Amino acid sequence: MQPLTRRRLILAGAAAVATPAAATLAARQGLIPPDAVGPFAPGNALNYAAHRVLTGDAPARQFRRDQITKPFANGPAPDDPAYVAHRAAAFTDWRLEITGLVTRPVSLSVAGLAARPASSHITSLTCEEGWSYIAEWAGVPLAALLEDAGLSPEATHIVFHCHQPDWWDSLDLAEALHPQTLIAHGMNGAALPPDHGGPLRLRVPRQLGYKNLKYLTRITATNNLKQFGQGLGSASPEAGYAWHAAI
Ligand SMILES: Nc1nc2c(c(=O)[nH]1)N[C@H]1C(S)=C(S)[C@@H](COP(=O)(O)O)O[C@H]1N2
Ligand SMILES: [Mo]
Repeated sequence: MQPLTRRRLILAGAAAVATPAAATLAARQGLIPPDAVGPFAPGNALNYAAHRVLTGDAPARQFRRDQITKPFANGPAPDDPAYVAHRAAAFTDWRLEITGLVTRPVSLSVAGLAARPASSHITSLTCEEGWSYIAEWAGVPLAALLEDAGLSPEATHIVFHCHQPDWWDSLDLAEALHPQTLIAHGMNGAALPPDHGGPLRLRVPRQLGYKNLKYLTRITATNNLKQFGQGLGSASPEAGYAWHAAI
C-alpha cells in the first residue's frame, strides 16, 4: 500500500468517526485540542478525546531508585547574558509569575518554592526523538500553586512561558492539576541542574519530553488559547508536533 493512500485511509476513518454530532459533543465536553485544525485535526482530536476518556487520571509509571539512569540533556543551558547572570547569582533573582485568570497573582522566588512542601516521583523523561532516562524529580505540585493563586472557575488551560521565547506550551486542567505535575526544582537529590531546566521546569510525566518546559518564568491561566502564538496551544504544533503528547 502506498504511504499516501494509507494516510488518506486513516484520515478518512478518523473523519467518519468525528461526525458533526460527535464533534459538537466533544467540544461541549472540552475534548477538542487546540491543534485540531488542518489535515491532522481528526487524528489529533481522536487521540486527545480517547486519552481523556479512557485513561482518566491514571498516573505515569513510577520506578525504583535503583532504576534511575544516566540523564541526557536536550541541549546545553542557555548562554545569553541574562541567563548567565542569573546562573552566576545562583538564581536568587529568578521569578516565577502566576498570572491570568487567578484572583491572587503571585511572583515566586526559587527559594520560596523550595520552602514549600515538596512532592517527588521517579519517572521517565521520554523524548519524541527516541531517547529517555529515569530520574527522581522534586518540586511543588502545580495544583497547590494554582489553588493558592485562586484559579478562576472560568480557566480552561494553563499556559507556560520560559526564558527561551521560542518555547512555550499549555496544558488542560486535567493535566495541570494532576498530582504528578510538578514545578520541579530538584533532580536526583540535588538542585535542578541548568542543563535540565534549572532553576525551575515543568515536569509533566504523562506527556512526552517536549511538553516539559525548562527555565520556567511565567504561568498564565486562561480560557482562550487563541490569543497565544498561532493559537495552537503551544509552540510545538507550530513546528508539526502534537499539542497533546500523552505517553
Ligand atoms: N525551554 C526549553 N524547554 C525544553 C526544551 C528546550 O530546548 N528548551 N527541550 C524539550 C525537549 S524536546 C525535551 S525531550 C526535554 C528534555 O529535557 P532534558 O534536557 O532535561 O533531558 O525538555 C523539553 N523542554
Ligand atoms: Mo524532546
